[in-house]
Amino acid sequence: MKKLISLLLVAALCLTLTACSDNNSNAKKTKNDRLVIGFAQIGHEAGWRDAETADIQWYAARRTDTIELHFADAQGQQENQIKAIRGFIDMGVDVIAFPPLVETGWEEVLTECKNAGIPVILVDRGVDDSIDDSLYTTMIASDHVWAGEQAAIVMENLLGGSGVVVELEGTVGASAAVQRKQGFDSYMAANCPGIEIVASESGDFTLDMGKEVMASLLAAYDSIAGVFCHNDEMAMGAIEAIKEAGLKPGEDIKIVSVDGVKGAFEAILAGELNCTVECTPILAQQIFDTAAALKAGETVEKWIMSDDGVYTADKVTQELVDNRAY
Ligand code: GZL
Repeated sequence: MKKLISLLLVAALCLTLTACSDNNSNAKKTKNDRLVIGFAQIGHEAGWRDAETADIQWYAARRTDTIELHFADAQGQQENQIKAIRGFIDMGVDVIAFPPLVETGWEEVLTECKNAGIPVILVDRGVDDSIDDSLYTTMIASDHVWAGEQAAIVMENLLGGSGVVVELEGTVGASAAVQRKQGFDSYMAANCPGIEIVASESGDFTLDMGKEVMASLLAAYDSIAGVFCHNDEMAMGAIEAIKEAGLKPGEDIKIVSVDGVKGAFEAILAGELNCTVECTPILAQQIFDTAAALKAGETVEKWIMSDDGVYTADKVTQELVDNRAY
């Protein structure tokens, strides 16, 4: 009997050890099989940015069996993004993704990513053309030049082809600001001799700075007919400044902006904003699908461009606003 019990105990011990090693090997296999991705976010300058962050974190949180997301918040500082990227390299992640705060200053850290064999996905913003584009694998972003051109076409129609316009630019050196300005200013120069851009200043993509800059421009120029804001956040600030100056936003001064956040649609319904050119922040699925493809050794397009719309008042309904994801 004793011999039988000993045999049973040895058998049970073997089974347990086998199960543990299987579990460990399964755990190792599952962990190795998961896409391990590092995302170095810019910060919280606009509601648009928070919508992008929420989409990415929500998407990954619902797929922890296949995605291991390491998320860093750079608090608006490029050096913090670079530090986070270096941390991801040390971690040995499969892919690194980030929106470059500004177009320049990335060569060194992107070279470190390349030397580590870690593909890089640029998200929603790009880097300067002078940077060797072999240092990143792809960019997932809207066409910011197109957005500026669309804003100019709408402004031209709103003003009937003539009037004084001011421009509230985004973060100095950010590709979204540089390219929206390029699109808007180039279209105006080529097609609207009657429209004069008398001032163009950075509001850093934030509501407070947008309000401050708009207030200063209203004090400096008494005949502003239109304002182009590089994002909806600054447009909300401009609306406040225009009201505080005793004028009617959307009527006395036409306002065109970019992003397509819910607040902008609500302002259009209220008649205080005339147009928002969409720049979707809902990029998580494209980011993670692209990262998984890169981990699997597949090749991808150099620029995965978002499909965005132009929302003038005639296209905005309460139903559309209610159904907006962000
Ligand atoms: C655009 C993105 C911009 C948004 C702003 O892709 O980089 O950054 O337009 C945000 O709202 O600050």
